[in-house]
Amino acid sequence: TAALLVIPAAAAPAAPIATVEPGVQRLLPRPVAAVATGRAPFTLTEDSHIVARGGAERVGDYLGDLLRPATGYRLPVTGRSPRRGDIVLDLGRGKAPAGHEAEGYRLVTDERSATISADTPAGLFLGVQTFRQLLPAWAESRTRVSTAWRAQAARISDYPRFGYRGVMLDVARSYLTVAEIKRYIDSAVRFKVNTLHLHLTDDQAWRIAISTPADNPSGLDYDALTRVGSRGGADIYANGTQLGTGPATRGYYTQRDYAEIVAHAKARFVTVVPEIDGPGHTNAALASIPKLNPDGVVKPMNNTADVGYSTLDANSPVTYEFLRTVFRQIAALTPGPYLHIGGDEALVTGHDNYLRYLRELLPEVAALGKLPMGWNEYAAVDLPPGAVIHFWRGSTLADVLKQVARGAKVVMSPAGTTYLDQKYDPTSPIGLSWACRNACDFDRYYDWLPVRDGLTETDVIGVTAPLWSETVRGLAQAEWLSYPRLVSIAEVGWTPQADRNLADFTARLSSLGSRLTIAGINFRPSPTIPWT
Ligand code: TNX
Repeated sequence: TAALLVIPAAAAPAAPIATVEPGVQRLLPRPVAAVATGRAPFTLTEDSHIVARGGAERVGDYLGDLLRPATGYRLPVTGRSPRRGDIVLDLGRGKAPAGHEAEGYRLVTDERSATISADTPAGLFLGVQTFRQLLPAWAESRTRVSTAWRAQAARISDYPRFGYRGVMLDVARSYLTVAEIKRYIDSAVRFKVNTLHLHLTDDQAWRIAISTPADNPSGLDYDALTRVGSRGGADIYANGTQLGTGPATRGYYTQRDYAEIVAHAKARFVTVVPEIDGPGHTNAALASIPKLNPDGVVKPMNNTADVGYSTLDANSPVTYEFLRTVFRQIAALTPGPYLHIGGDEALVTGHDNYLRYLRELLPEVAALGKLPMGWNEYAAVDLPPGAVIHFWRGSTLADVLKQVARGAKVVMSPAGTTYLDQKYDPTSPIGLSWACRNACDFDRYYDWLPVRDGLTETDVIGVTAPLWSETVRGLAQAEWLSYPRLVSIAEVGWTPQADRNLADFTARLSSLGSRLTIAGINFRPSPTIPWT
């Protein structure tokens, strides 16, 4: 039977909603350079246009759509010369801060106009997220609000510390609908997250449809991955009692669904990194396709939260035939550079078999024109330059440093300070607590160094906050575990280390409550913050 835990919506803020004036002192993440100029503020009116220059129309349309529900304004995207009250999106060479062309932007607001300039559409888009936060929190309303749409007069010059600023959704343990994933993306981009890692397969379930190829020497039934393998998900427990699995744990993405997620992400300058985990974490595949098992017999589906009991057979050619088919189709759905091959917790594979698995798989990834990404255990083999080691715990540090010296890069997800699936404290009704105990709020997830352990600033390409989902059901719960902690990780990824300060961050975070509430994003109002 399905017994779902219901997380209450965010508590009403202690102070009346949206009374706090937004401004450069409140931006999340903190920009590199931002000053209030003291001029008269910018005011958006029903006569304002979005002036798009240099090919900025697509970002212009996005901004118009963003502002329409709350303002009710039409805000046409045009090429007219700017008039008072227009928003100007200025795309062109040399517009971003020098050396930061990929994602840097400038934003100037005053009584005449709001001008966002950048070298790339991605930079403009990031500037738009900043501009949004200068408007009253009511701008996030999904129904019309009558208020003055003023933005403080300011000059901002901004760019990211890291190019990879990620969040990971574990849709294997608990399914999220396409609509839920899109909404999750829409929320995360407010904080300049630019990468969505999707953990698509695990012991409990396989979530992505793979079509049977014409070239199928072993006659594998790929349809079984969804017909059988998608009909699982992690059982849910409360205080040691199994409450059930629940309908939210069943489901899969057709390739068309998946392409829709990728397109939605791409339109928001978010790169999707798909993960097909192996050789461990593969029970759902072994339960679907008999020939993946040495004895030719399918395993039973298993919805427990156990880890480390399953493995693909590293010595069987069928394994690699299967992986070639799967990765070829996943690569065709992936415009981004990375294919995540998992590689974690292969506890029953045996070390030699583990190495063999990776040595067979990595050339396949290269042949598809992609760079591999894997959990840090996979640093046990020599990796190609540009391969990414996804660091979650320190057990293989020597291997990691050796591969980094050969040209591998690192994305940091140290479990104790980035795992969104950990309880905030022992009173959290959902979440695990193996990686972080007792005090696991925004402050702990903020106050850590992503570059350390002998790594340099250029070895590390970014950070990711993984939301493992054994205990999570549906978007509201995903949001509750994510906010505010994902904002901490987003600032770790964006803001220069020297400008990061917990007290300053906490002060800026306090005015986010009303913004999230108005936007309809669930969050946990941390008891230590005077939410306004
Ligand atoms: C460890 S982190 C795992 C996942 C679990 C998670 C739960 C990692 C690479 N593996 O399989 O879901 O802990 O917190």
